[in-house]
Formats: sequence, structure tokens, C-alpha cells
Amino acid sequence: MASNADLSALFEEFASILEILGANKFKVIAFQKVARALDAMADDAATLAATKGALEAIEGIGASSAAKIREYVETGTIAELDELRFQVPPGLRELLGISGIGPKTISLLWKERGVTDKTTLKAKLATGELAGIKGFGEKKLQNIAEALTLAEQSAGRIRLGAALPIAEAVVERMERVPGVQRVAYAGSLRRGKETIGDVDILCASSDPPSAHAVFRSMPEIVKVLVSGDTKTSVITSRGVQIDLRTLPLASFGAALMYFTGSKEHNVRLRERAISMGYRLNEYGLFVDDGKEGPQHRGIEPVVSATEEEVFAKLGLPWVPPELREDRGELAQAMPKLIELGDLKAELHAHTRASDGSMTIDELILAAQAKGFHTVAITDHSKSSFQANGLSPERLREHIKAVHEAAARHPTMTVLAGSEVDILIDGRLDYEDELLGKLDIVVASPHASLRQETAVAMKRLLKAIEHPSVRILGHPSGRIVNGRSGLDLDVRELVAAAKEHDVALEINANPLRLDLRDSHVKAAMEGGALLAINCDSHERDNLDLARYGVLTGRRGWLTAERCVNTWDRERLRRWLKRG
Ligand code: DGT
Ligand code: CA
Ligand code: CA
Ligand code: ZN
Repeated sequence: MASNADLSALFEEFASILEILGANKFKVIAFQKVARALDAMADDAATLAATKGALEAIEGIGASSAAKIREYVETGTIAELDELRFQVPPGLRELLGISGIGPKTISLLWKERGVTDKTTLKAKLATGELAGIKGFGEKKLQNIAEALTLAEQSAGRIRLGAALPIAEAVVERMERVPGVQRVAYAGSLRRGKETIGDVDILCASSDPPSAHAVFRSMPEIVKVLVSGDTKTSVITSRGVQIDLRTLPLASFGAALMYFTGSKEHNVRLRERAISMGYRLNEYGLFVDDGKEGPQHRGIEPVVSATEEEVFAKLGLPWVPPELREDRGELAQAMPKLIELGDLKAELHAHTRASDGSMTIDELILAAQAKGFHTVAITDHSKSSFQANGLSPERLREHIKAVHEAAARHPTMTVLAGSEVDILIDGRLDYEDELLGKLDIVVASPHASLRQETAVAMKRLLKAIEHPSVRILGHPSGRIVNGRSGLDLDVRELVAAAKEHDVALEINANPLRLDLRDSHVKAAMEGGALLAINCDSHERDNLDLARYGVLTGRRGWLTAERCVNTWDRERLRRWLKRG
């Protein structure tokens, strides 16, 4: 059955193809709206399709879009979309998949220079044939070249935010299979890496063949790569590889350690085991009798059932998976890492005033539902015109509206703030007088993200030094698998943030995860404060916090150093300081 995500992707494709073809702009926007509505809705669109008028009742979905959804649910295709696909070279649709090259650009490349796919684009970039297209400067061409390179480098790796829900769904399904005793995902996903090569699932079962059979026949699987008694590898319709390994419950802990990795961490652990007279493998920790492969000779492991036991026998505390990267986790005392439940405040969120989809009240209620005591309303500033950024006049009105909304929710602390653009030279997007009226200022770079390090650092440091700024939002502006963003001098950034008591944001949106894990570690070592914010735009975006927490944990972040965990009073004092 068609999921909301599948349907959303179809309408996204509709919009993109129409844009490439140069169709009416309003039609394009209408389809984009439908795509977003499908993404955001809690109910299953395919189910609603069966009820007359149910789809049409959803904001953003009109009668003709509803008809298309019904057509897809009933027939598996949308005739009009098939027709449109036919009008555009297939290679151009492949280019659409590269983030950083939009439909408008593709349209011009195609119509003006005959680019029809990746190969012709690369060739024409190299020969200089693309010069002279209206609106295409040297810089634009550079951007296109970089997007192509990045797409090739990231080929095959999917973002954490796409992989984790897939893995959780598979785990949940496998847990219901008869004979299954335990299921868990392992690998880079369990370590919370920002991108995932493949998803590794471990399953203890008294009936492995059933487990493999159920796994192979999950509906979203398009290809089975291998399937045996202990391992099955499949590819899903979204191109994700998932490996299922079955094993005895008695060795679950040792296997989980082995397949969680990282390889480098495993190497260190095995060295430690050897130095203590043991051998460690996916079957358990064994006394080293100097012979090969003890597990195959009926020798019982010393420990194997749980990770805790294995670590303990090696004289170690249990190491959180996010730390298992051979970055000192076995040699140093580990801090108590931040947990999702520690978060008590959202300090970067957008409403309908700029480019969010929620009202102020809806946002407050969403934060309240998370058990938060504080939420900051930080809509975009005027230079982010593509995000409907607020003019100074609109911001003044908005501050009033936020205060009025705050009065309706007396148990919540509601901050009237702004996500202010850091302009190209480090100046902020509003006058100091207006900034001074805000309860919180998140300063973020949005445009000009290709500056050289020295220029970029001067820009960011100037923003950090501004007395109104409390948080530096998504400091590099990178997009995972999409855009490298500003090339930061992290040490310099951290030192300045510490000096001026500014928190560096981990933007929890899995597209951003910026700061990234290594930057967080540098911030921890350099003594700066951090923030974990969801940069909420849509309903349910506060659920993204977990990706920020994973990234923070990979950077050894403690609750104490993350301002979002502080109690109401402490946070208030910090915001008011100076
Ligand atoms: P990925 O999938 O590229 O994002 O990264 P991982 O870490 O999930 O790597 P993957 O899927 O190749 O293997 C999962 C884990 O299994 C890995 O983190 C460590 C363990 N592992 C796999 N192959 C080897 C190996 O040859 N030697 C050792 N020591 N460990 C391995
Ligand atoms: Ca993997
Ligand atoms: Ca794997
Ligand atoms: Zn934002």
C-alpha cells in the first residue's frame, strides 16, 4: 500500500517536472503544498482515500490532487504523471535527486545547453560550455560542480533520519515473528552516525528459518541479495540495504558488540582481550588456549549473553554505542552523556509568521506536550526573504502576539525571539534597538556559505561578539549529503563562544546535524556551551530532538553543558545576563 511518504514523493516529482518544463508557477507551488501536507499528516492518506471528501478536507489538498491520490491508490500509477515523465529526459530526473541542483537550474541547463543527464552535465562543465546562461555566474557553476562531487562521494549512504525509522519498523515487525526472542539494530545506526551505509539487524530466535522468511517477504523489499541460515541481505524500494543476522540468544551480547562496531573500536577491544589472556569474537569472550576458533570446538565462552558482562570481564564499564569510535572511550573516564529525557526547552522554532506551519499557540502546546518548561519563538529575519522573514515592523507586531499567546499559557515560559540572519560581513539583520527587545536571539548563517575559512570565521565571530546573541544557530550551514557549508576553524569558534558565553547549536534536523559530532567534541574539550534545537517548522518536528541528542552523545556531550536541559530559572538567568 502507498505510504504518505511515497505519495509525497510523487507530488514532489510532479512539481519538479512541471518546473523543469517551465509550467505555471502556481501549479508548481500547489503540488509542493500537497507534498508537504502528505508528509505532515498523521493519518494514512491511502486509508482516507476510501472515504468521500476526507482527503479534500485536509488543508493543502484540493479536489484534483485528491483524485490523483485515489487514482494512485487504486491503480498504482497517476496517468498525468506518467505523461509528464515522458516529456523530460530520464537523465534529468536523476539530476533532480542531487541536492543543490534545483529544477529551475536543470530547466535552464537543458533548454539553453542541451544537458540531458549527469554525463553531459559533467562534460559541459569541464569544457566551459555552460558559461553565458542568463543568471549563471562563475559561482553558480562552481556550486553545480561541487553538488555533483558531493553526490558522488555520498553515493549509497543514507541520512540517519531516513535510516532510523526504517530500522525501528523492521525491529518491531521481527519482534512479532514466532520464535524470536530478541531483536536489535546494530552498526553505524546504533552508533548514531549522521549517515548510514547499510542497516544491520540482529535477531535471536529459536526458529531462524521463519525469521529469515518473514524478513525476505516484507512488502517494501525489491531485491534479495543473499539469504542463508544465518544472514539475509535485502534492498528496499528506497534503495536501502538491510542485513538480518540470526544467532543464539546466549551470544546476543557478544554479537551486538561485534556488529555495533566500529571496526576501530573492535580492534582496540580485541587487543585488550588478548592482553588479558582472552580472545573476543562475535560468539563471546573466551579463555585463550592458543588454538584457532574456540567457538567451533564446543568450548564455552566466559561471557557472551550481554554487553555489560563482556565489558565487565574486560575491566570496563559499559560503553555507550555512540562513543565506540576509538576516540579514547576505552582509555579515558567516560562522562555521563546527555539523554533525550534531559531536554526541557526548545530554543529555536518557527511559526506561520515566517516559514513554519504552526501557530504560536500550537507550538507552545507541542512543547508543553514534550514536558518542556520553555519554548522560544524564533521566526526568520528580513533577509531570509525566501523563508518569509519578518520586516522590523512585522517583528514588532510578532513580539506582541507572542506575549499575548504567552499569557494564555501561564505554566509555560514563552520567549519572544528571532532567528536572525548573520549577514555576509557578520552584521546582524536587525538594528540593535530591536534586537534588544527580544528575549532570545539565535544568530544563524543562511546565505553565502562558501566563504573561505578566514572570512567565514570573521563573520561568525562578529555575530558571537554581539551582546544580544545567545545561540549560534547551525554554525556551518551544511546539509548532510548535500552541501559542505562554511569551513569552520572549530577551535577559534569554540574559544569565542566560551569567552562570550554563547551556546553553539546542534541543529537536530537530520538534514543538518550542525554542529557535527567532531565539532561537539571540540566544543566539549574547549569548554563552550551547546544547545540542541529542533528548528521546528512542522508539526511533530520536536520529535527530531533524538537525532540532535545522538550527535551530542557522539561528541561526549553532558546534560550540564547543554542549555536546553537547564531548569527554568537557570535558563532565564543565562538569557538575561549581561
Ligand atoms: P556503515 O554500514 O558503512 O555505515 O558502517 P558500519 O559500522 O555499520 O559497518 P558494517 O555495516 O560494514 O558492519 C557493521 C559492524 O560489524 C561494524 O561496525 C563492525 C563489524 N564488522 C563488520 N565487518 C568487520 C570486520 O571485518 N572486522 C571487524 N573487526 N568488525 C567488523
Ligand atoms: Ca552498517
Ligand atoms: Ca552491514
Ligand atoms: Zn530556524
